[in-house]
Amino acid sequence: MVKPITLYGSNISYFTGKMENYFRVRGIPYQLKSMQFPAFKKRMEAEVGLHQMPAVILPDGRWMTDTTKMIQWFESQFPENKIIPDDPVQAFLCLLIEDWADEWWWRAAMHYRWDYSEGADFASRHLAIELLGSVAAPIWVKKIFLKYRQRKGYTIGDGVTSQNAEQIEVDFKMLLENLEKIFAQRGFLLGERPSLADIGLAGPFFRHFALDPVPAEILKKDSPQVLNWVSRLWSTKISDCPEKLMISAPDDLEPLFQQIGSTYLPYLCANVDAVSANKKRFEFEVGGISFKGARYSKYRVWCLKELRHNYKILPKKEKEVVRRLLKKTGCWEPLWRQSELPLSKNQDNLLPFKGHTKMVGVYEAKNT
Ligand SMILES: N[C@@H](CCC(=O)N[C@@H](CS)C(=O)NCC(=O)O)C(=O)O
Repeated sequence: MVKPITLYGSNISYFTGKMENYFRVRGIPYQLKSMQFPAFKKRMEAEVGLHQMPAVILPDGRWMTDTTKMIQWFESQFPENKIIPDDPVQAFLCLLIEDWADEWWWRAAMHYRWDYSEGADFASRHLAIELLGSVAAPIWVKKIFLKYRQRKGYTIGDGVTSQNAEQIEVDFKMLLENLEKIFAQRGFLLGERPSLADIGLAGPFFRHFALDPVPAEILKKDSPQVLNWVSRLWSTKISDCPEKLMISAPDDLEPLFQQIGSTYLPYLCANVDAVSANKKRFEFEVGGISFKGARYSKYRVWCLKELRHNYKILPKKEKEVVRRLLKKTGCWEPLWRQSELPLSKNQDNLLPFKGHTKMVGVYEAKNT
């Protein structure tokens, strides 16, 4: 029997949850194992160059990291029933939504989990038991450590303040309203068949918004269709779905692109400025939300480069369709605003087998 793929992570982790949704939808067998600290961190740094969640170990023993690049790799290895659509316009839009889901909704998800005591108590206890079993300390000490670490890394330490928390939540509720309308019409973002756009959004939704006490209550009250979609995606195999997606880009996706154009892409531009100036902390205001002391991210400069590249490789006719949509929704100008992207040499070109930049430049290995 072929050994299954091993997915190392946590069963309440954002990116582990994204990868699990991918494997399940594609019908790729895997087994989930919890990362055990501190031993796993050293092992992963030695194998792939950095530690982050999740890691995948292939049956032949190769290690992998970074869900975006891993999914692209698996798509190339299993060409039947791909979740990246054949239509180049849809493929581009999926990659854009995936990137936004990975990089923008992360902060809101971390805020809801770690800045509310209900979320922080639940998650710190869970992670203390799941991941830190071999650390000789009482649970309450591990809980304090985990809350401190996650807030310092990802909420207070990444620009969330008591002044902007409310607006971050307004932005999230707008996302819910937009998605609720879509899922009242159809099963998945692009039709009755899941695509990479759904898998991307599974990151913030599956193990965070639909699980953590505060956002899960909002979903139950105001967004039952979104909640249905979360469990529908988890229980759908793409091989059982109708083959056809909708024609190109449904109009009701436009509000999502408007959100991307007013917050995420301008944020990527501000991050480019910060990385260019080697400013590890920076301030920015997007979509009426002002952030103070956000952490710069070299990884997210690369994300912007990837988005541009994905556009540049479109065939001529499809380029025109995408350009019109991006212009209409406010995405076009910030996509190209920065003339120089401060990328490190060969940044991330060995992904998904080796990586060297973590998402927000937080808790990196000393040699990076
Ligand atoms: N771009 C990466 C991001 C992975 C990531 O940042 N994962 C989080 C946990 S869900 C993490 O490991 N953070 C590192 C840390 O907290 O040290 C991916 O797609 O896999």
